[in-house]
Amino acid sequence: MSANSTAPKDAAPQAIQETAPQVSSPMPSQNASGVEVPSAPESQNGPAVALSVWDAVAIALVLGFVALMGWALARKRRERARDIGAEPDLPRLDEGEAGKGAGQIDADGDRALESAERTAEAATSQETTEAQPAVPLSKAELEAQRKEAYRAKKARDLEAKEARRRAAEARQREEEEAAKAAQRAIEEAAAQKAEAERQKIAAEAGKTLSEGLARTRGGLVAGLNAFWRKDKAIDEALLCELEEVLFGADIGVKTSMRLIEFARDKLKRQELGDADKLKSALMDEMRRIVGVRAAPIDFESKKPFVLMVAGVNGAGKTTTIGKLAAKLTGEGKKVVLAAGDTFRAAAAEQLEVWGERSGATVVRGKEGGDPGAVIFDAIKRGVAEGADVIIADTAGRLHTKAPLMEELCRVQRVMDKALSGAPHHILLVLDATNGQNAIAQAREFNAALKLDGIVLTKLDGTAKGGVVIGICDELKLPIRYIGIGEAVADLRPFDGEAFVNALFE
Ligand SMILES: Nc1nc2c(ncn2[C@@H]2O[C@H](COP(=O)(O)OP(=O)(O)OP(=O)(O)O)[C@@H](O)[C@H]2O)c(=O)[nH]1
Ligand SMILES: [Mg+2]
Repeated sequence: MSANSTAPKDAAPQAIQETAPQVSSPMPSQNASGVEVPSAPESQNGPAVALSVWDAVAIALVLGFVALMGWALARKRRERARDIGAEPDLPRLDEGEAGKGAGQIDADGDRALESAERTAEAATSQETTEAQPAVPLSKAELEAQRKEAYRAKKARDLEAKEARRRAAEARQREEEEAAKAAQRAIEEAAAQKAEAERQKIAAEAGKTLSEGLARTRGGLVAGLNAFWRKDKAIDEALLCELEEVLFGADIGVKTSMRLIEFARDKLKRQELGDADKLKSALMDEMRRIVGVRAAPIDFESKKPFVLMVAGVNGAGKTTTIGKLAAKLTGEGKKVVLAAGDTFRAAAAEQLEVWGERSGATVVRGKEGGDPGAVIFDAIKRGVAEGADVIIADTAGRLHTKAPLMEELCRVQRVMDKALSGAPHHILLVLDATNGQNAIAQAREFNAALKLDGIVLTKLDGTAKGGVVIGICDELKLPIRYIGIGEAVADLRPFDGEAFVNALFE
């Protein structure tokens, strides 16, 4: 029977309900007690998979959590692997990998750990020469071995570094030694050259006294000789003639008159029978005048012995100082020269040339500077360096210029401030070619400075050598040296008797 035919009229809505598509209501139905009960999903073609949105979110959360745990675990293993020396290219989880499943992450971590262990083992086997223990080493042991190997390598590195440092030091020492040796060689060569120069200077023969006095002989002595040849009676008229010859020889007025008085006295006492007697009497008197032999300068009486040199322009001060320095260094003395002539251009250079030739130290200042300051410095330096002799040059000056003479006195006082008692000796340099004017110079300088002695230069270049007799007679100052030429040997200690003999030989 068909349902349509048997179904009552009021059953029609029911049929419609049965044939109409079943639409699941998303809304929960209510049971008898009014509690909401979720409707069971139904489908004619199998179980229905209709999940709610909340279920999907919950499942996603759970999966996410599991993935996170896996990632964290893998990371921890990777760090452990790195700690024990795994290669830095261990797999890393980046954000893209974060989505890998936990199993994959675990596998990555294991690989990282294995790699780290392999690396540690390789390092250990490389560092240790001993055979590997048969028993596999624990991680702690491997770690200890690795540390030990690291320490050994570090020690070797340090040793190598130390060896390199020692080698560098040795190289530097060798270079310094070589430089010092080269410097010593240069200094020795310079010293040898200086010594050779000194010996050469000392060996320069210079003139004999007789040669040096040749011109004077041509003046004074030639005049006297001509006089002696006059076969005349020795009388007052002859003595007047003699006086003129003596004046002409620059012996000086006073000394000439004194000599004539001496001859007149002899004549009165009838001791001058002929010209020869007159000649020998005069020579004796001259020898007596110049022969007052002063003791030579004792350069060893003080240490340092300070000598001051003064004189008019061009008298020969600097040359005399140079010659003297050469003589003193030749005797083995340490000499300091003070370039106190700050006035004349190139005066210091001239002294420096002498310093080089003689091996003396030259202390100089600025051109136009204070001469006292330069000499002060030189004395201080000489004292500090243990010099034996300090010689101070000064600028040439006219003995008639009071301010210049006063400046010289000031320099003398400054020297005493630098070293109490200095200068120990003051020498006046006189140019013999100045003749009688030299006597006037000596008088003025002596009044200002209280001279200790005289150097008479250029006797080789003048006929006025008779001035020596005048100087000795009038000034009562010892002539310490005479200059008879340009060579060092031409500066000679003055010997009055030898001088007179050389004149009249
Ligand atoms: N022939 C000869 N010449 C000399 C002698 N002494 C010095 N001379 C020369 O005289 C000249 C002047 O000598 P210096 O030593 O410069 O004279 P100075 O007194 O220092 O001169 P200033 O510093 O200008 O006052 C130089 O050419 C020297 O060579 C000597 O005994 N004989
Ligand atoms: Mg000079």
